[in-house]
Amino acid sequence: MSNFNLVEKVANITKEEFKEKYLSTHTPVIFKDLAKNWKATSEWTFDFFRKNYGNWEIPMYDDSYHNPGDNYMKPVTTKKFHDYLDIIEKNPTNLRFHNFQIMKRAPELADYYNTPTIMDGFLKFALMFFGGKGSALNLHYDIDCSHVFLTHFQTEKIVYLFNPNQSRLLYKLPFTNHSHVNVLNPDYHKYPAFKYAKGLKAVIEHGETLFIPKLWWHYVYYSEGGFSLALRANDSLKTKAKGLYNLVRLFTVDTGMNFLAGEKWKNYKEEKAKENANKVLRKIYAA
Ligand SMILES: O=C(O)CCC(=O)C(=O)O
Ligand SMILES: [Fe+2]
Repeated sequence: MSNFNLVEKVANITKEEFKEKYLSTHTPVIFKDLAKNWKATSEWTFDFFRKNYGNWEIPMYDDSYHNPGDNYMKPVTTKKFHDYLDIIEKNPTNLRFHNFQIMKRAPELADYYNTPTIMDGFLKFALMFFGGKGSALNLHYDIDCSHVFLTHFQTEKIVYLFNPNQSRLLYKLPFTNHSHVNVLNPDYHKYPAFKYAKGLKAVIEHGETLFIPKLWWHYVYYSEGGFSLALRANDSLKTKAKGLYNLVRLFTVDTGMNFLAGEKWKNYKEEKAKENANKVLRKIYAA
């Protein structure tokens, strides 16, 4: 599968237009100007983070994030933030610093952006993600069920997106929110149904904001070293509750079983994902 339709870019749209065209239809879109007047857009540089937070010891993640075993979804090492920023500003690396919680760790950073008014229901919760050129975050969807507004800074990055109705073709692993398909270099021998998946490609440049509708799959590829801010919104209390339920249920079952059964649990999940994909494949072949 290599044909991705490009995600549309818009500017100057009203809350009503957004609701009608994108929010209510769960269609990804890129805002060229949502972050136009934020201080972050002009002031958040590699230097800014080096100067203000360079001494932090930060957890580092790589592509082994979803591998089973003792390190499942855990950092592979730590680094001084200034050393890491030096690397990603100039060189490729597969190391990422992710889920950096602004409100917990540096609440003053919240003064650098405004809560968007493009829809209601924005949460105070904000995350930042840093990655080096060539790094990627595995295919997953956010189990908290919120809509995500991902603003990128300094460079460009590419996000591959899939509608939740494609989950079986993506070999969604049961009890998790992720898939082991490498979107950019898929193993079709192992994942033949992925050929039939239809995705979208979003290229986000400095100051642009990608709207990821709730439960949409995303594979994030850092075509350049850079960083992003993710703001989240929930359209109802019901989805908020469902998100919380998902977090607790999926997380405790999956990490608990990984702890108890490691490789066996991984194989079980992969087998189930394959059965589900084969069901869809049989329908496709029969048509
Ligand atoms: O930008 C990234 O590195 C990851 C973003 C992401 O997965 C999210 O905001 O949910
Ligand atoms: Fe995500």
